[in-house]
Amino acid sequence: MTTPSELLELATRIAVTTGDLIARRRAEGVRVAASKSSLEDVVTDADREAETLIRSLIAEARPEDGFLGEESGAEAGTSGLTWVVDPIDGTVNYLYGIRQYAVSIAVVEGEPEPETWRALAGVVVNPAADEVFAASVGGGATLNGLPIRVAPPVDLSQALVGTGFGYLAERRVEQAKVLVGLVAQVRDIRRQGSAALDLCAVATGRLNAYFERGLKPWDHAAGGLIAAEAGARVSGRGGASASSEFLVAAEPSVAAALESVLDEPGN
Ligand code: LIP
Repeated sequence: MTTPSELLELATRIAVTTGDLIARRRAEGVRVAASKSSLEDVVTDADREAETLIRSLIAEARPEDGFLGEESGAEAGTSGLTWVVDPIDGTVNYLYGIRQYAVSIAVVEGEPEPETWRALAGVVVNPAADEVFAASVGGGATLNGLPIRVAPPVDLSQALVGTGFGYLAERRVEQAKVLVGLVAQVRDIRRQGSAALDLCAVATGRLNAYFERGLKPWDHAAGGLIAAEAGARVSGRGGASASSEFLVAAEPSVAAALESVLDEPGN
């Protein structure tokens, strides 16, 4: 039976190789290949090329595992393990040349559903920053091989809080209304454009908290494990599993304080 740390070692090799590829493609120039849920929700040639490379490397090493990727969908395996992949998280940042994008690869046990899966290994690589965030279940979290931990507890009024918005304008309006009620109750808000890197920012203490509604499994599969292994509470509402409905990640007391504000009517 392959251990979580062995899975992490393979996932890291694949993610770093893919990070090198997308950095080269970025330097060569990026082209939009198509749009998905809206004109703002784009996929680039590099997204597709990166996911194809990741799938081939996984299939070569572990042909019996399942796959769930943002661009090419799902394929069941026979091993009970599934690789959950976002080849470029922060695609719009990548398109504009904003250096906040990442390859996100996780290995989960059980059905590839955030509500029920057990994440075993996760790696998030930002090639523009030469940063490799990694974690295996029970093995702690690292940045470039060095241990990372969430920031110490703070009062919510002093918390730097990350969030994100969906690709549909009407959803963004509702999400912005939540911020109107929140912005005066925290230190400040950051919208950095990559859920995977926002979760890694919580893991390293660069953010005190992160929350978002509407995330896809591949957005948070790896970063969620990294943040949890760094000491964050990563959950949905009321301690349920994180899901597309809601995700919060923070040091536990900050997560509870943030969630209680977000639970107020109108949020
Ligand atoms: C992005 C997420 C981000 C969210 C964006 C988008 P993508 O993923 O990482 O947090 O706010 O709307 O979903 O589309 O760049 O892979």
